[in-house]
Amino acid sequence: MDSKDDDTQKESTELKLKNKDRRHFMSKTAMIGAGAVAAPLTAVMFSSLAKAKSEELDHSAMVNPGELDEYYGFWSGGQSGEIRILGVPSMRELMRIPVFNLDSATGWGLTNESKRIKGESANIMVGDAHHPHMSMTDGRYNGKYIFINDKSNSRVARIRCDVMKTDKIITVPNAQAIHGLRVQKVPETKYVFCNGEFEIPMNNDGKASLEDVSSYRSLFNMIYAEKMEVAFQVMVDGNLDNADADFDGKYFASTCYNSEHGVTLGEMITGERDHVVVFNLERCEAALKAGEFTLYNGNKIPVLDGRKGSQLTRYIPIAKSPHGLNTSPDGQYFVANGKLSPTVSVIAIAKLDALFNDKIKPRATIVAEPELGLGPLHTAFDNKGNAYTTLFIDSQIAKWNVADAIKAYQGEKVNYIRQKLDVQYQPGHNHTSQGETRDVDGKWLVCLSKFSKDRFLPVGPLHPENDQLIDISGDEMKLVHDGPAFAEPHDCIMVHRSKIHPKKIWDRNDPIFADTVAMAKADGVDVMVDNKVIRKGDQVTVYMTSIAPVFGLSEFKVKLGDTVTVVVTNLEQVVDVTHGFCVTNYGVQMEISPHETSSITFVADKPGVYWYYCNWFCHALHMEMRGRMLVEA
Ligand code: K7E
Ligand code: CUA
Repeated sequence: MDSKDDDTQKESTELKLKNKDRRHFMSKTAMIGAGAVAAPLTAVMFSSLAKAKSEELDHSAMVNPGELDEYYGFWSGGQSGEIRILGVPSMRELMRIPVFNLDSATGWGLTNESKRIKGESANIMVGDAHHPHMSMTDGRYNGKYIFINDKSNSRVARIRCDVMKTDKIITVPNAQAIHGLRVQKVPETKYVFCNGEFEIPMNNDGKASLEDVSSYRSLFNMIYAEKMEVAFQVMVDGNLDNADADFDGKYFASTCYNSEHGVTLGEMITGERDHVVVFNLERCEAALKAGEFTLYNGNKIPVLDGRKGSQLTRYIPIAKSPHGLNTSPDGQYFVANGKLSPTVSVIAIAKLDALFNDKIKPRATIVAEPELGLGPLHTAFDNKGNAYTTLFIDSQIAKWNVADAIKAYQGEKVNYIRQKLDVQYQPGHNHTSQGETRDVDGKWLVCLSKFSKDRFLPVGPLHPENDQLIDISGDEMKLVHDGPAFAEPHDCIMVHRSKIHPKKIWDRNDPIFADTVAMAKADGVDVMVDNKVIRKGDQVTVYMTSIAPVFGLSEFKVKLGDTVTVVVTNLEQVVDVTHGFCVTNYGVQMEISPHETSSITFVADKPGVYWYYCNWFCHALHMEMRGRMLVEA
């Protein structure tokens, strides 16, 4: 052995020792105080900071210029509050869909159409989006809607996939911090369900004791997917985190931490065990029918009692502070990811009937508990019986075989780990192509790494995240692409392009701007034809058309203090010719795509001449596409 090998040998021994120490930390977490745990954990996370070798690209993932990707990827935009559409495998960003955020490019959050959709939360311009999931029919994506949560303002939004725009946003009452969100898979997405993560007093009206933690509750929320109204809520013990549904239309499961009802970090991690809570849909609907619910906070949403001992739920004890919950696409298992424990817990869905009929104990539903590594957060699946679990602290993805993990749990000597792949760095969610549906195809795995550290040119103290594309079609996982991403893709899905059929131009009857068109009609205006200014007292409505390179009105006059609504209709039938409407120095800006009508309302609070112009490049004479707003003092 030459000296270099010697060094390598030494290094790997050191690494092993270090690993042993690290494992020690983790096994003790339940016993040590929170402060003592948190600091070493941070240190351990960064112990792998040494620059990883750059990788040779496998060009099989390459999508040539002009070629279309095979999958649509829908990425959550995290704190940016939006959704992004990526092409997979190229990882090219195709579009952004503003959802909970204010968007300068499209005027989302400013236009009257978007304000109507945002409803009671129209004045909130921030969001924390985590979990985008598409509606399904018979366990397969149906291309209709994407749903996503806003943790920071307890909202759920729906995106219409025919136009790729948000069309409904609701605030979930009685709950705070909507986090885990999924859809009913079978027979179809009648319900979208989501977790209110933080526990709050029931009622949260400031009248009862605010300090009495025993009155705090966290709720599981069932929302009608079509109506976008809360159907009912289920009160639980502990804090619900992530959830998923079965492929039978019977059960929903959610990880649940903080069974201690703690309000500080220390208090939240003192117990040895937390739970997976399983919800029985049939029993919930029966309880609802029988009127077995309570109303809170003066609203009309029925709240069922699913706390420990309830017939609506079962609590399956697992290692404490679990995180992700994922259903295997063969419909057989719920997999709960350990986070603080190096294990994941595999629950056999076929045993849940017996559990609900009290024929077996909760732990008897667990058929495997493979040890995978440090910090398991989320699990994805291929079509060959393998699972892929992100290891946050180890910065790895563990590929493991579910059937072998079950054998090992029964005492057989089998190695269920197939491969561990280093990822860069600290992965959160991962997702396989169509991996949450019956159409799982085992082609691609995306790993959403929370840290990029040294992977890209430095851009200041705030770093991008790193979305990595991994080819899982062969026996070995192969990293094929790094993609820096802005704050913060928590989760994504990949949908085969055959499932989605977006419109090329707007349908004139689209409900998104139907109210605006109706308002025009009441004013005697046909927005496709007329260019008119209508005054009612100090309320002025300006109707104008746009067709490259002119607006239908080259000027309009208002008085200082008027409330002005500008309604622009884009008459273009040519695909991709989007116009903008922008009033200089007024903070007024919006997009109008072919055959769309958009409107925006503002107060004419500055006298003088203000040019309005088209801010989406549309024509050789785009710069000349403008007019004057004359504000009389
Ligand atoms: Cu970031 Cu799904 Cu909100 Cu895990 S969650 S990482
Ligand atoms: Cu119209 Cu630029």
